[in-house]
Amino acid sequence: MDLQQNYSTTTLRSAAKGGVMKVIDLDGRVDPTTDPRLEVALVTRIYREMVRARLIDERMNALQRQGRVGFHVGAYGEEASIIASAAALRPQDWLFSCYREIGAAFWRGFELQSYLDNMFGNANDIAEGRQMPDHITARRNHFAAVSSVIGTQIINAVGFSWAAKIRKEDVVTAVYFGDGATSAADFHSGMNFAGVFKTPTVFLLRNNGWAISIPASRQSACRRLVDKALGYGVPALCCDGNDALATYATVQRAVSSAAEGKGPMLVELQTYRLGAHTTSDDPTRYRNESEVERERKYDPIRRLRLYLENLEVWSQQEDEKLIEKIHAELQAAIARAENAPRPAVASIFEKVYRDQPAHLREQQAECERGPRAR
Ligand SMILES: Cc1ncc(C[n+]2csc(CCOP(=O)(O)OP(=O)(O)O)c2C)c(N)n1
Ligand SMILES: [Mg+2]
Repeated sequence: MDLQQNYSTTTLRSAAKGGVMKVIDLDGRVDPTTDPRLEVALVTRIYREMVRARLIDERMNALQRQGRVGFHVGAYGEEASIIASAAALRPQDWLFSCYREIGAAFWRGFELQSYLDNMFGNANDIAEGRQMPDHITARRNHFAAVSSVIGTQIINAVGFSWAAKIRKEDVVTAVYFGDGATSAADFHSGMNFAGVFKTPTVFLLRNNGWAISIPASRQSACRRLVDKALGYGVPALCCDGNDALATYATVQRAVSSAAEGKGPMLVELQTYRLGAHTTSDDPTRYRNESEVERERKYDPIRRLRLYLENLEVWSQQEDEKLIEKIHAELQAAIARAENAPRPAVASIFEKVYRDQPAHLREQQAECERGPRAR
């Protein structure tokens, strides 16, 4: 197989300038040659979820600063790359993520209350407080439990999609990871395996320009991160990840190809992390504020709103109504999560093994006599 040939014909080069698929410009106008002509109802739903993700982020950052939750990972500026890509999957498909793609779980129906129960680590939390905040478990939404160990979800997703292939199930598995993760061993193992076994996997490389304090330019000697796919015989596409329409169209193309049995594809979603890495980070120590200022004009929410306004299907009043509704929903869910009881201390000992070993029984008894039980 001529990989170079394979690569260049499978990028959207012909339709996209510089190999990067784009549809909406900064004023919300579409390029008719690349416009996927999505239904207004779908685009409006994507827009609503993007706004919701941003408001949830703002609120979680505030709760963390108030000492009410321990930690938060935001996706400020990356909402289109996360939500429009999730929107391109079919209901039966599965998603594996890192820690920054909770918006994709919300798209798939993960409830805000379950999210807040995780954020507060209360007794109603599915993992009963065992996970970090933002590390959700949403199996019924076909969204695998979040692990923040960089790259592990890639091999998990490839194994999962290999199983689907063996069982002849019509399921595509998509996996999100960052630019930094492309340097992790698991990325290379996963890509290699997917390439050889032609698994129905869609690799969603969310390139937000930074891996904590390491810029993407220092992450790899590759000219473009999509070039890494070439070495594994995995076709690659690249799109403007701050353009919801381009993201949707590109990811949908990769999902259809995998569903048709053509094997894996990698999509690089070019976006930018406008916020801090997490609430534990201070980017002013390593990143020039002028870079962030420059990137702000590519804000994916603003661009999609302008697009909808140009179509005259969205207005300032609708925006205000939406924001008010999300605030009310958040208010109620936060109050419920914050007032819920904490997980029982006994659960630490009782929910580890099916049959509790003697040493844990002993430790549980000791703990229950001690001050922590109260
Ligand atoms: C195996 C491993 N090494 C290091 C870390 C610490 N760490 C957490 S996030 C991160 C950067 C990841 O960057 P990227 O993959 O670009 O994702 P982003 O955070 O930008 O979304 C690192 C090094 C980790 N979680 N796991
Ligand atoms: Mg990154």
